[in-house]
Order: sequence, then C-alpha cells, then structure tokens
Amino acid sequence: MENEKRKRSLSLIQPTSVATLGNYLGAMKGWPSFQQEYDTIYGVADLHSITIRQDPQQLRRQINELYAMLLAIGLEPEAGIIFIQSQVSAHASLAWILNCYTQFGELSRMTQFKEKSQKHSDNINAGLFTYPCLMAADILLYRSDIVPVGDDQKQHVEICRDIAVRFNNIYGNVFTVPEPYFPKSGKRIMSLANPGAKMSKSDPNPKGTVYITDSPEVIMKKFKSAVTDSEMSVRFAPGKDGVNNLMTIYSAVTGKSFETIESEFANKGYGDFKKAVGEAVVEELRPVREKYNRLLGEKDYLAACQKTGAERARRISDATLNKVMKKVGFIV
Ligand code: AQP
Repeated sequence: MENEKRKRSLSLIQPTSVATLGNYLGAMKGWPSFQQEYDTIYGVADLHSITIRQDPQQLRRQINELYAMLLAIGLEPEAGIIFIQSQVSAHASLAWILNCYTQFGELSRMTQFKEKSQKHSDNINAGLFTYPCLMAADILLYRSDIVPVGDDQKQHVEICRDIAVRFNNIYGNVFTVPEPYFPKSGKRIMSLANPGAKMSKSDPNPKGTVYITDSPEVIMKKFKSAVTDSEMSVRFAPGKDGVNNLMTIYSAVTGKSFETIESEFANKGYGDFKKAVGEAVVEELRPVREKYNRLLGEKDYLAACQKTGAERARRISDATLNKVMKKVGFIV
C-alpha cells in the first residue's frame, strides 16, 4: 500500500537520448531528496518521446538506459515508484479524456509546441500538440502535490493546474492541483556552444551538451570550448550569457553564491574559470556515471525493478482513472 498521508512528488523524463547536465541540475539531482518525506513517483516518459520520430531499437535501448540512470542518480526502488510510462495504460486513457477538457487555444500558446514544430517542421503531429494533456494525465493520475521540473516545463505544469481546476469545477474534487518545484540554482541550463538556447538532449551539436555519461576528458573538453565573451571578467551580468551559464552551473554544483564565485575568480581569466567549472562537474557526475555503468550489467535486476514499478504505478493510476470514468459517465 502506498502511504496515503504523505504528500506525493512526481516527475518523468523522456528517453530521447542520454540525460544531460541540464536535465540533471534542473530536475534529477533533486529527485532523491524527496524520498524521505514524500511518496515519490519517477519515471521514463517514453510515450512523450514518440512525438519526435524514434528508431525502435534505439528507443528500446534508451528506455532501459534511462531507467538505469534513474537508479544511478540515487532513486531507490524500495523507497518509491520508478516506472516506465508506456507500461501503465491509464496514462494514455486519461490523456484522451483530458484532451476533451483542454482548449485548442490553450495548447496553441505552448512555447514548447512552437519550438518543436519549428525544429521538426516535417512532422508536426497531433501528439506534439496535445503533449501537455498527456503530461497532465501523468501528474493527475497520482494526485501529485509537487512536480520537480526545470524551468522549461513551467508552462506545462501551469496548464495541468488549469485542466485540473476546470475538471474539479465540473465534477467535484477529483484531482489534486499540483505545484511546480524548481531548484534554487540550475533551473535552466543553457547550451555551452550557444548560450542563448537551452541545453537539450536532442541538440545535434555535441559541443553544446554535456551528457551525464560523458567521460571526464570529454567534459573538460566541452567546458574548455564553452562560448564566453571578450570581457574576461567572471561576473553575472546582462549580455554575458555564456559566463552567466557557467556561473549557474558552478553554483548549482558547488552550492556557492554568485558573489562568492565572483570573488573566487576576481583576478583570474576565463581559462581558470572554465577549468574549475569542468572539474566540479566531473566530480559531481563521477559517482552517478560509475553506478550507472555498474547497473547496466544488472539486466535481471533492472527488469525486476521495472516490473514492480509498473505494478505499483498501475495500482494508484487505475484507481484515479476509474474515478474519472465514473464522474464522466462511463460504465466502469
Ligand atoms: N536545459 C535544462 N535546464 C534545466 N532543466 C532542464 N530540463 C530539460 N532541459 C533542461 C528538465 O529536465 C527534465 C526532463 O526533461 P524532459 O526529458 O522531460 O524533456 P525536455 O524538457 O524537453 O528536455 P530536453 O533535454 O530538452 O529533451 P529533448 O531534447 O528531447 O526535448 C524536465 O523537468 C525539464 O524541465
């Protein structure tokens, strides 16, 4: 039995590639800390990932690898639910129902839809457009209280709240209205190669993105070539996107404030600064990468965790879906 008294924390991540430093600092790093006080539900959002065309074999591998990554960052299968979204059919069922309680105009305002439909102009599918309804289903099925996400998902949590309130106004108190939760530092990590754009798993430029699985040498190389500016002073200021991004990363990893970082590098150049940021990131990711590499060899263990995670997720989500179906007027 899940503990009904504790609050719930839920978040998912798409298996569109290997998780990045952006995913890690914006969301994943904080996920294990909720395990003490909350019922935690984390998972691999594979249904979301097919809004962009995926190679089936590669997708299957990426789902398994991302699942292992969730354990490697410190999530414990005994402490909470860790599951794969497509193995729990209530997500797709509730998403359809929520589609019918979401307005075309609301979905048209989603910046992620606008950005992704520009990036993938040959495949602007209906799933890409209704993505927020599936994400709302993910959250509402588990009556989640908080959703720890990066800044780019803020708009999607807001529309989820709107959908929940609308549904509750019609049918009574069915859904918990969730709150987004952002980390103090690192809620939006930018590309190292193009600090005007967010660091993304699917960025085709490998120089811009640090993957959690990158070796120390690769990480150092990426930070050494990070775009900065010609001013040569380490300070957080408008127009210094590259330096601001590196300071944000350094702060999120070390816990140091921007003031402390500025004085630490007051008489030093960008070379020293980039090296320090790279080294801090290498040490932050080292234990995660090592555990991840170990877990990849434990196929039976991972399969068992996936099975249990899906069973536990189904128990909670089926109950919510049943309630929703009754409210709507379906015969359950
Ligand atoms: N650059 C980022 N900075 C901070 N947080 C980020 N997140 C993503 N990018 C950054 C957060 O990571 C969690 C998982 O993201 P997702 O897999 O659900 O999808 P996304 O937001 O679309 O992430 P990507 O890496 O950009 O994936 P692709 O390239 O597939 O679109 C979320 O909480 C997100 O906020």
